[in-house]
Amino acid sequence: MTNQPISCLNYIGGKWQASTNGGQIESHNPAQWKEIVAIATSSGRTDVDLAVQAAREAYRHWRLVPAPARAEKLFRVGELLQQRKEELATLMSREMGKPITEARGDVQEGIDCAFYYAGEGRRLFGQTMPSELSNKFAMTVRMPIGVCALITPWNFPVAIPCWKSLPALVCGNTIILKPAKDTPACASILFEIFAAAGFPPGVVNLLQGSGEVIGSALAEHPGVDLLSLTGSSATGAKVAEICGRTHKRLCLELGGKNAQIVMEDANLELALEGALWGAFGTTGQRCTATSRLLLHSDIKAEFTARLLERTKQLKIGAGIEPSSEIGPLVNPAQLERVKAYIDIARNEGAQVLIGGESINNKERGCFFQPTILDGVTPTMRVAREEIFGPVVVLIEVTSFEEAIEILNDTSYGLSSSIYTQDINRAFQAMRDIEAGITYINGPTIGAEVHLPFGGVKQTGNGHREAGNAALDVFSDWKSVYIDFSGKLQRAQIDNR
Ligand code: UN1
Repeated sequence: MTNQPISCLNYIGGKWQASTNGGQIESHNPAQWKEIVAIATSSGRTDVDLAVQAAREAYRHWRLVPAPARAEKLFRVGELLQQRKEELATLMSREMGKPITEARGDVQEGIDCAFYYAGEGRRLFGQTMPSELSNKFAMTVRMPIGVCALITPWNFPVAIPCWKSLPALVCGNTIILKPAKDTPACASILFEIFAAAGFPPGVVNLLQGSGEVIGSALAEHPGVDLLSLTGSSATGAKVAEICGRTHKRLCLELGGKNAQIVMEDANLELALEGALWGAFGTTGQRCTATSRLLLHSDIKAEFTARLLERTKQLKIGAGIEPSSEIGPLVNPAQLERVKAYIDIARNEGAQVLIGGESINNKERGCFFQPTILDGVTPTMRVAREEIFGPVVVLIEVTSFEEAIEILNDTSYGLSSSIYTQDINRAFQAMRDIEAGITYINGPTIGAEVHLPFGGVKQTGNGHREAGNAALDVFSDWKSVYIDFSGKLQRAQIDNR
């Protein structure tokens, strides 16, 4: 394969264009760092102004396009994503490292979103309700919000941009996407698809570059009405502070410290499969990744032995190789971060049962061994902080109650899981676990697009993405009263 770097431009007002300052950022193949996958233009504040201007202008007519007609463009996005699925998945594997089967899943999540929200174009239901007065009609309708700035991470370079963009668009908003600087090429292809789907100029805009500059410029900009961010808790806090000052709608999807409980009555083989997939899938680089295994004392020894055996057999390699089960971490900084956590774990007294080392190869790939830490107590940093790598900690529990207590003892609350055959415990867990997502007898990863996605506590700010819930982020309710009595009727007064 000849791998010429892909040139990635901004897409503003229906035109591909370089940033006004001429800056550039490279994206690399994390499996062989010397390979440059793309060279992206690096935007500054002037480009943010241009994108906001284009999006504001386009909003004036896009909000008036009937929702079923808006939805037809989304449907076309779904079809084009299907046509280019393999090409996008291959590029994604090269650009951020995930195994090709997972990359196909990422694109599929985008396709699912496109068709789901295309269907919404003929729903976007409001409600009618009776008025307390005679000859008066009452109903609710959804209104778009305006210009939405969407800041997305590198770990799901197609799925997350789709699950933010598409509900925003079907509701009648215009968008500015700021993709992660590690995955500009995936975003560029997605925008080729948006362009081909026929959105009018300015409805969809793409700003490539670094989040530090563009993120705060978008949060500060008076022409942006809503900001939706998936990223780290630190970035979330920074953006929230600016959006607070500028009175912007804000939807945050931040970190997780997700746990899987394995009770003594669990189907151990199933729990094992779940743990391996939840902890090491996408090299642990999912907000939903399993980073704590809470193991009942009766099964801990056997479960741990089997887990080690299976972890040893995992095939590590470039995502593009069909045999690879674990790809590299996304970049050298992430590799350093994960390494540092292993040192922290050792200093705190945890034992590395397997892994714990980066894998040095001559291609300078960012590979790190799948790692299992034992002897971990709930107060250790590795049991509390999001690592975002293939590292899982084992914590022993002696009862269901203790398991739930430890699972909930975290500042995050995204995903969670329990393996048990006991229906009563399953239902108690469903009720008592503090998280936005709970799986019974399934791993912590694998959310589907038609259900709400998001978390409690510091994982977010009370919003949910995906499913019907995303419509509540990207639209405002209006209550409408129609009085056909021909006279003034005073609520709470004239009917008493
Ligand atoms: C994320 O890691 O931010 O549930 C998203 C899952 C995927 C989405 C993860 N469908 O693991």
